[in-house]
Amino acid sequence: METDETLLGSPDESGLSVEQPHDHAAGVTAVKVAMQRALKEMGPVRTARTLVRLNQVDGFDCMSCAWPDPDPEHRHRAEFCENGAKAVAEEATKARVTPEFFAEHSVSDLLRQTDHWLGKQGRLTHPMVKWPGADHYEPISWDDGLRVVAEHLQQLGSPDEAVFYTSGRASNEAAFAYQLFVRELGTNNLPDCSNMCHESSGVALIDTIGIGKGSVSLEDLYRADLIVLAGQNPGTNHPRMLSALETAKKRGARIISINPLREAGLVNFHNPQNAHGVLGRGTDLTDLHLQVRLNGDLALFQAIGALLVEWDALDHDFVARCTEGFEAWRDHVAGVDWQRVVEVTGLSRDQITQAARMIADSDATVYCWAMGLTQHRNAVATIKEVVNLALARGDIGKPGAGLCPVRGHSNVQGDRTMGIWEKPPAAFLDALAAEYGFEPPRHHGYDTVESIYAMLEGKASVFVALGGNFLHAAPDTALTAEALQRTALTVQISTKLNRSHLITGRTALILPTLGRTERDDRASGPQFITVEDSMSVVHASRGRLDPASEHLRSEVAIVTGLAEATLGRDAVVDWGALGADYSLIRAGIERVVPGFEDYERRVSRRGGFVLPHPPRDSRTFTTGTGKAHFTASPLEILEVPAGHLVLQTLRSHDQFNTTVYGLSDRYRGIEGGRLVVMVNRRDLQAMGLRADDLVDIVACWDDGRDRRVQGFRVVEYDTPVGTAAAYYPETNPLVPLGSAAEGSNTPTSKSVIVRLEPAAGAR
Ligand SMILES: Nc1nc2c(c(=O)[nH]1)N[C@H]1C(S)=C(S)[C@@H](COP(=O)(O)OP(=O)(O)OC[C@H]3O[C@@H](n4cnc5c(=O)[nH]c(N)nc54)[C@H](O)[C@@H]3O)O[C@H]1N2
Ligand SMILES: Nc1nc2c(c(=O)[nH]1)N[C@H]1C(S)=C(S)[C@@H](COP(=O)(O)OP(=O)(O)OC[C@H]3O[C@@H](n4cnc5c(=O)[nH]c(N)nc54)[C@H](O)[C@@H]3O)O[C@H]1N2
Ligand SMILES: [Mo]
Repeated sequence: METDETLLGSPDESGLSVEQPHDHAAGVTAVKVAMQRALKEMGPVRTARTLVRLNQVDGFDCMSCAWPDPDPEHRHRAEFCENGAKAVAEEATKARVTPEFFAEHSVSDLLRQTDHWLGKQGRLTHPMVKWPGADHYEPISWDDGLRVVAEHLQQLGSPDEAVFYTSGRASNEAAFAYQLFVRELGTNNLPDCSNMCHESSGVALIDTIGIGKGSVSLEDLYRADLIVLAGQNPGTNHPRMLSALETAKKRGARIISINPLREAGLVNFHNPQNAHGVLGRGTDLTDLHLQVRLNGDLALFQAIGALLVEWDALDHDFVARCTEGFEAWRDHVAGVDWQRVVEVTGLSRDQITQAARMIADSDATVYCWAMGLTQHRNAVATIKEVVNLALARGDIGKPGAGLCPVRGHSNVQGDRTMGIWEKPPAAFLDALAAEYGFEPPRHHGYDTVESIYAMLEGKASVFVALGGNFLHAAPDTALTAEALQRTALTVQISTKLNRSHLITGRTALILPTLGRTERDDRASGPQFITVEDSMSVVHASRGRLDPASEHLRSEVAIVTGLAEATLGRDAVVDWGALGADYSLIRAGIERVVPGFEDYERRVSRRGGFVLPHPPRDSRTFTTGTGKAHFTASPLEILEVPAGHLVLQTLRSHDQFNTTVYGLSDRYRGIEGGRLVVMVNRRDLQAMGLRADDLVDIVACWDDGRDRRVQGFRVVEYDTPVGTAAAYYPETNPLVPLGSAAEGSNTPTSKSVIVRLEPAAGAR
């Protein structure tokens, strides 16, 4: 098994300090931090050049979150947030990781560094290879690098022995070309970050409303009577959403937030774009905060449903015309056991009644959610319960109302639309076959968790990643490390160094790629790429900076190059042409994916275009029966043994997933370190622990493996009794691979049962 050191490096936590959490988000400090970080990484010229183009009509799409841009007429000149600026700085940094860097640092040396340090070394500049047994990466030409991959793939007994992961930053063009290559090769092994993210949302929505995407536009949010924010920390992870919430509030909307933590961004927003936000006391956002226990949401939504039924606060017309399964749901929630609800949610019947009253009084409610709902064993059931509430009130396909899973990565939704999916629908494969003239594989491929098992069991021996940091994004870090190390070859197509470049297969390749900020010139001339945001708006993105190195290739060029090298003369698709001119890829997308008619022209329009969404557009439900489905889910409860806590693994304010920008979780008052565990005062007393104690966190999962992270500082924090919080990815070693959501197989990163033990050698 790997030691803590190889999995995390040796962080210096001596600067750790803890103060009171903040009661508001953004404000001038956010602008100051954004500018400081940008200037430090990029210098003044690049800072000016990049930030003015961020999220502008002729500029590039922010690579941070998937929150949509206001329509072109309503965009600010500075349409970005603190964390967007940090994301740009991280990519457009002037620091470089060159062949000399790899000559100087062996892989074993690099393993001792933290991920924060690795990321700070800068942009990868050359294709690099690590041969079997070597401890150093060395440069390799593009041709030779591509040939190494091709030879490994050609030698496989079956294409299903290779796994092709995608992170959520790949453009539509890169993603479409990638899945086309993988399917021409003959497998559907296309796991992606979505498997660990909003897969539960997709599964729940497809089952109930027939399409796995949210049903609202920004305008709906502005026009809502009520906005429910469940399991989401927008102040940190979708900061531009706060401006939209502020607009909605000013138009009279009310907000219910459902979260075990009182996140600063849920409480109050100091909008740096206006005087009130800078000088005044900002805008109070939340009207009712429900400090739910971890994983209490299913019980909460069922109880709210019970009250709506009891009060007959239902849209009978919508229910009768557009839905089925209502009676079964009604009878199910009517029998809800209030005592259990109160126990599981940690909320009083009064609080729940207040929330239900606000929902009953609202003519148009938008339900937003993110990882706080999706990463639990019962995540799919919980999200279906949100859908039940929306259906009961007719809150779908009406202005100001709808379902809004708030996506993570900037193009994760687009990647799925492009066919990055281990379980592709038959219609998609039929269209691919018709367009390209080969028969794609029909059997399902591996998702993320299944890929790890397949590598562990020797069923998969080549791992290719189009972006991301699989080792640290996936659960059960030690097992994932073992899985990757059992392969013959790992290939990372990436912009920056991370731990997945260090824990590798016998041969390891780094194929360095362009980022969104950079110019992309191909044989046919300058290219642009396209992306789809969380609200199904597709638009163009154009980088302007000179590439970080002349040796970089675009993701499309790398993917089409891999296809040419691997499929050779047998290739049916004209890979050379697709790699030279992305408009040819878009022409293919137009013919394969519904909703992309006239793609080239419509995406060139200011602000792009919106993809069709039948429930949103016409209350049409493509569920097979033509109706939206109410569902009745058993109220499953997480059993927590005495002396244990439920731990959620979440993001600090100073990271993007596994990329640690810095050590300042400003809003939570935690500075200078990341190895902390936030625990309620009463639990600390019961366990005989005090703030500042050093503990090991040990997962409780019965398969004989010791899952433990060491030397975490206890922080007394306002989290419900029996629950705790710590940062991802440092606590991923605790998330058991075998613990995943029913129906979506998403790792249960927000409900890990743990106990705290005094750290070895601690006071
Ligand atoms: N700056 C920045 N932006 C990002 C990211 C980033 O890392 N940094 N990541 C991007 C990605 S890929 C994603 S998916 C999103 C993630 O966005 P979020 O989902 O906001 O991210 P998390 O930090 O995982 O926060 C989960 C929130 O849910 C709450 N929560 C946890 N468990 C429960 C529960 O059982 N019930 C309820 N009601 N709430 C719960 C937590 O207290 C926390 O506030 O952000 C995207 N944007
Ligand atoms: N315990 C726990 N685990 C989690 C989560 C959690 O909340 N808790 N959240 C899950 C979620 S929601 C997600 S989405 C996953 C995230 O999983 P991933 O998407 O795999 O991880 P990231 O950290 O976003 O990937 C960062 C790396 O992507 C590369 N990169 C950056 N930009 C580009 C680019 O433009 N092109 C290419 N090719 N590469 C690029 C860089 O090398 C960088 O190091 O993690 C999941 N894991
Ligand atoms: Mo995500």
